[in-house]
Amino acid sequence: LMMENEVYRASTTAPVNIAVIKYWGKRDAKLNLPTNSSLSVTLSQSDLRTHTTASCSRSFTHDILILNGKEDDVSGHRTQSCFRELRALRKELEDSDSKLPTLSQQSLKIVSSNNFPTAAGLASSAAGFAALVRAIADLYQLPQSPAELSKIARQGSGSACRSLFGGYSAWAMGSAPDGSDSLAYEVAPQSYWPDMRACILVVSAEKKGVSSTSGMQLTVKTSTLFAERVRETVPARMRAMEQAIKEKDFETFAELTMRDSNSFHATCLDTYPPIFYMGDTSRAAVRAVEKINEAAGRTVAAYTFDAGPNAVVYYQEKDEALVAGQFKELLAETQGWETERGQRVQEGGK
Ligand code: 2P0
Repeated sequence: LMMENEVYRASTTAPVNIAVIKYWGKRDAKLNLPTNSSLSVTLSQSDLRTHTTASCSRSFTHDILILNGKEDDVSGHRTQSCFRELRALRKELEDSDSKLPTLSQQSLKIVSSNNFPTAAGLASSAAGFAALVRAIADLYQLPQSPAELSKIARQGSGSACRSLFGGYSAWAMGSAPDGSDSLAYEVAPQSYWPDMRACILVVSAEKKGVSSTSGMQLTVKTSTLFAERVRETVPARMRAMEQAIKEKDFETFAELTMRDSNSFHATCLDTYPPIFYMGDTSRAAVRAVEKINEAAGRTVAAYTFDAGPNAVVYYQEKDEALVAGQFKELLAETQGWETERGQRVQEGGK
């Protein structure tokens, strides 16, 4: 019996990820193929997530996307690529089993919201596209693995492919022109290194001046430093970082994280005209981390900055008093800084 107005529905969440080896540069802008591999950390204690419900029905007349309560455009090529690829996979299933409802022919309704305030100044496209792809894959009951689905999320936003996994996740740049080997894989689950913590220092909730997409394309085009970064620096660091995570070697993890953030921002400065994501307050955070590490006599904290001025600081729970406490003191003197704690933005793991 055909139920004309039946609504099929699936809900899921995906986490924000923060790269410790940065993605910056595309070799193919349409397929979102990167110029280098990257690696990120997702800590579920922080619980920065996008919640998404995907539904479809014969009664829906067109695809619709509602982001944080507001209708959003679905016509962009990123969203369209994700819809098209997921529908094609559903169609394969339907072709192999005529009893399945033809969901691939129905319009989609995607309702998505972030559980973190915009004030966190965090890019939400990674969690957003990862949740969108996961929700539709669940709705369609697709058998594909997270790694396979990460190739679709990648076309929504490059960094989104890493959010298909929790914990330590890498994005292999791949070499195939069609992107078939440019996908995410799990380096280690979060539980492998349960002591790891991150705190986010919010300096500005303002939208960044230069978008990542256009910023990285300008860097690829104009920076001479960038060529060395993708040819030598990052490949060596990817290997070292995976090893550091396997050995739970925080000092090495921390040094690589800070060096790679510095290297990424150096290529931004070497872009012509230059791109400034870090500001005076960001640099104050760098010095604060250096002071903390000096005072401890070992590396207990690592900073990293994305395409904006806010810092993410990694540390181990056993060193929390040395790091989080010190930060409050040091940064209280620095105008403009605010340490977000608790459920809202920051995580302390408890
Ligand atoms: C990263 N960022 O690895 C790096 C570090 C920002 C700095 O991925 O054009 O929003 O959608 O593929 O993924 C930001 O770039 O760019 C980013 P698109 P995306 O997390």
